[in-house]
Amino acid sequence: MSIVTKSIVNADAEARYLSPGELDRIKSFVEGGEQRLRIAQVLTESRERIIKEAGDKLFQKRPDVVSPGGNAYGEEMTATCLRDMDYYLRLVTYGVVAGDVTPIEEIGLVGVAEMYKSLGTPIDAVAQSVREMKGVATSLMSMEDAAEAGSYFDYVVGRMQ
Ligand SMILES: CCC1=C(C)/C(=C/C2=NC(=C\c3[nH]c(/C=C4\NC(=O)[C@H](C)[C@H]4CC)c(C)c3CCC(=O)O)/C(CCC(=O)O)=C2C)NC1=O
Repeated sequence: MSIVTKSIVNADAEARYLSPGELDRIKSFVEGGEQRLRIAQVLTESRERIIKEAGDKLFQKRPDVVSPGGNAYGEEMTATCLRDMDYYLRLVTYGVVAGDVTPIEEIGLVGVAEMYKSLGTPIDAVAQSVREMKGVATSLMSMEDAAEAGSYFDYVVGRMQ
């Protein structure tokens, strides 16, 4: 939920007007809107490149995952791994647009440790893939946009530790 929806739901639950604090937070959300949309556009337009380059880096650093016995070994499993990276990049764009990590959390992080454990997927390597995507993605942006975008990738990585 964006800060706008959240504030309205909270205020209406108490049948009150939006408070000065809520209006201030909505103001900064609106002021940051252009930047957030610009970042989401870069991530969306460059998604294939981000995933490809980050995947290459991941498999260089973690050859074990694509070696015999590795969780992403074989064409099909490697493709599933890259698909998971695509999922997390997509969720990051949702977070960036909403200015809120809740959509990332609810869609992709609740129960994530248990899920990867049951799949035999090393979650530290998934976290590494998100770090690599951050590196590639932020290299395509200004420093200011990179800092904003980076915080959403960092959130995902932090939840996988
Ligand atoms: C949008 C929310 C969402 C997420 C996050 C998600 C993840 C997800 N990843 C899965 C599998 C998988 N995920 C991976 C990923 C990897 N293996 C590695 O060693 C690498 C470190 C890593 C890539 C970075 C692999 C290889 C599988 C297949 C495992 C198997 O079938 O044995 C599965 C099991 C079902 C399937 O194969 O589709 C789920 C549910 N599904 C969702 O709907």
